[in-house]
Amino acid sequence: MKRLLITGAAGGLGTVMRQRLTHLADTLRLSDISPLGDAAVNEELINCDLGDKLAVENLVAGCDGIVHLGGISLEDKWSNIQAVNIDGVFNLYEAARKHGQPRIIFASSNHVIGYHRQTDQLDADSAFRPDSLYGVSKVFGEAMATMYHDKFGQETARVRIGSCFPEPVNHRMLSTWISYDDFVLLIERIFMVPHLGCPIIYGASANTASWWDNSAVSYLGWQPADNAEVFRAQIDEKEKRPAMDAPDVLFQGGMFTAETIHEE
Ligand code: NAI
Ligand code: 15L
Repeated sequence: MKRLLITGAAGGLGTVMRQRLTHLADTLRLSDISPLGDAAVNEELINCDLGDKLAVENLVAGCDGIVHLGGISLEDKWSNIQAVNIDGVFNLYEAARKHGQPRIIFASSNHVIGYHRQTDQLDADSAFRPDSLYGVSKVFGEAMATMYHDKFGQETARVRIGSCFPEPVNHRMLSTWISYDDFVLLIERIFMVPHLGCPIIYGASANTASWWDNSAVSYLGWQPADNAEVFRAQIDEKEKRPAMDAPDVLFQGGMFTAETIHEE
């Protein structure tokens, strides 16, 4: 494609994807509210608050694909979440509608289903059980994506990312981890398939301890190659196993289920 927009490009995942997605487009348009450093030759840097509707329209204009990583990525007070993960998502979808409907990857989260037990096996039809205001905002984002798909044909991959970090660091992540390599492979497939639709995809590597079934999206041809299991011995050594009734052991969303509501 000619121009790929990555929002949240100054964040943890965005910084990695900035390096790893250069082959997908002639130009990467990188955006964040935080500083983005210096532009490489194939990069356009645009500081933009996702809550600013007009700025988001200008941001999306001329883009052929969007990896939407920008937003509040942890539990927070509602006003912060609302400004970015609610209003910001609406701004993004309106901008896409007005500018050629570029395919969108929406960075949803495992926290939309965080109150499911770790003994449950889930698939794309499993019920929402958000574990936080943050999780609720990602449910909203997924719903926004389906509405724009049903009404206008806007295609979105709703990727419920597990834990995308260099390596799993606790026992829960033996189930939720997705390697950077597997995330890149997924993004490649999402932009390559001729017909995407608006699927739910569990963003996890091929973990032996997985709780999630991606068979509904086999048409993507995504075959994650990594498996958190290779880190089990190292995690056993480093992390004392939490008590059997600890949130990190009971619920898929782990410690997010133990978060209280953040007061304004
Ligand atoms: P992060 O917090 O490191 O990055 C988010 C970026 O969004 C930050 O650079 C921040 O400055 C930017 N941002 C915040 N408010 C903004 C605003 N008003 N306007 C424009 N930009 C704004 O999060 P991370 O880990 O890189 O995650 C990226 C996305 O993936 C997030 O949407 C997160 O919810 C989602 N996700 C990440 C997971 C992971 O394991 N890293 C797991 C599940 C979901
Ligand atoms: C998320 O949604 C967060 O953005 C990320 O920082 C991790 O906490 C991840 O979930 C997780 O559940 O490990």
